[in-house]
Amino acid sequence: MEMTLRWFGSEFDTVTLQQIRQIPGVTGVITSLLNKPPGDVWTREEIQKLKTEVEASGLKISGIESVNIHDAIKVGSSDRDGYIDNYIETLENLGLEDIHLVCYNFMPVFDWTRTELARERADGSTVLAYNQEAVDALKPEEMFDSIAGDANGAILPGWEPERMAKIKDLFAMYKEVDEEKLFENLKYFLERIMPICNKYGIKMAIHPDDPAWSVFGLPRIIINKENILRMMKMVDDPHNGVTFCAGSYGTNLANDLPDMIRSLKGRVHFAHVRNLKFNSPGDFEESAHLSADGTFDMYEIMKALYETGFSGPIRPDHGRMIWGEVAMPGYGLYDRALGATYLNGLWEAIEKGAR
Ligand SMILES: [Mn+2]
Repeated sequence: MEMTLRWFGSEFDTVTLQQIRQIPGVTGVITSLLNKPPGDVWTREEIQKLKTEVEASGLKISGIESVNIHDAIKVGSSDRDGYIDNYIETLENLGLEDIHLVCYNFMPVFDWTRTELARERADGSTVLAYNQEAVDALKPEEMFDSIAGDANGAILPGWEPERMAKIKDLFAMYKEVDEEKLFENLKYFLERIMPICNKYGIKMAIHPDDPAWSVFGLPRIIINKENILRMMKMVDDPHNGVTFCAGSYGTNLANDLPDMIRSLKGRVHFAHVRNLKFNSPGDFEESAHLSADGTFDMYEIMKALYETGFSGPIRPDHGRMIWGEVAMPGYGLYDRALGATYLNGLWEAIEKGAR
C-alpha cells in the first residue's frame, strides 16, 4: 500500500505539494492535466512537465485521476475509434514517462452527484451531502446551478461549466443508450486499449458511479458486486481493474464493502477510502474518515485490502471543511491529512497484528 493524496495541479489546487509532502506517510500524489478536454492527446512534454514539478517537491506521481473518456466512446458513436486512438496515444505517453495507473469512469453525463456541497454538521464543519428527494425535485439542467454556487469558486471535475452548458445535447446523445449498450461500449473500449496497457504495464482502474444507482434516468453500470465482476470477466486481463471507492459503492447500503474487496482480489489497483454517515437510506453526508463518525467500519475495509494483498496507491477521499479552510469542496488539506494519518494508523495496526 502506498499512501497518496489527490492533487489537481498548481494552477487549480489550493493545497501545495509542499504541504502534502509534510503529511506523515504520504509519498505520492494522484494527479491529472485538469484543463485537458476529454478526447485530447496528453503529450509527453505536458506529462514530463507535471512529473518534474511533482518530483521537485520530493513526491512522485503514483497515478492519474483521471484520463476522462470522451462521450463518443461511452455512447458508441461512429467517430469513437478516433477518440480511442487518442486515448491509446495518451496511455503510451504515460507509459513512456513511467506512469502505470490510470483511473477513469464510465458515467454518462454527470460525474459524481451531490445535492449539497456545504452541509453544516453539529461540530460546525461542512461536508458534501446527498438527498434523493432533492434530486427528484430537480431537472437535470438545474443540477449544475444548484451546486455551482457552493463551490468556493472552484471548478469541480466533471462539472465544468462548458460541459454543463451543453447538458441537453448530452442527454440527447445518451437517449438510445441503456445499461446493456453501456456494457458493450465499455467492452469495445477496453479490448482496444488492453494491448497497450500490457505493453507498458498500465493498470486501468474504473471508478464506480456515484451515487451507485441511476440518476435522472441515465444508465449506470459500475454500481455493485455483480456488475463489477461481470466487467472483470468480460475483459479478463489483470490490467482491467478497479478503483475501489468505499464512499461511492457505499452509497448503496446493500453493497457489502469488505466482501466486494475480497471478491475483487488482484483487480483492485487503486483505493479511495472514506466514510459516509447515513441519516436515512436516501440521505447521506460525507463524514470524517473515522469509523465512529460514520456508517462504515473502516477497520474492516482496510483489513480486506490488507488480506487480499493490495499493493497499489490508496488515498483518503473527500474530507470535511474544517478549521476555517477555504478550498474546493471535499478537497481541503486538513481533513484529508487527518484521514491519511488515520488510515495509515489502521494499516500499521493490521499489519503488525498479522505477524
Ligand atoms: Mn472516489
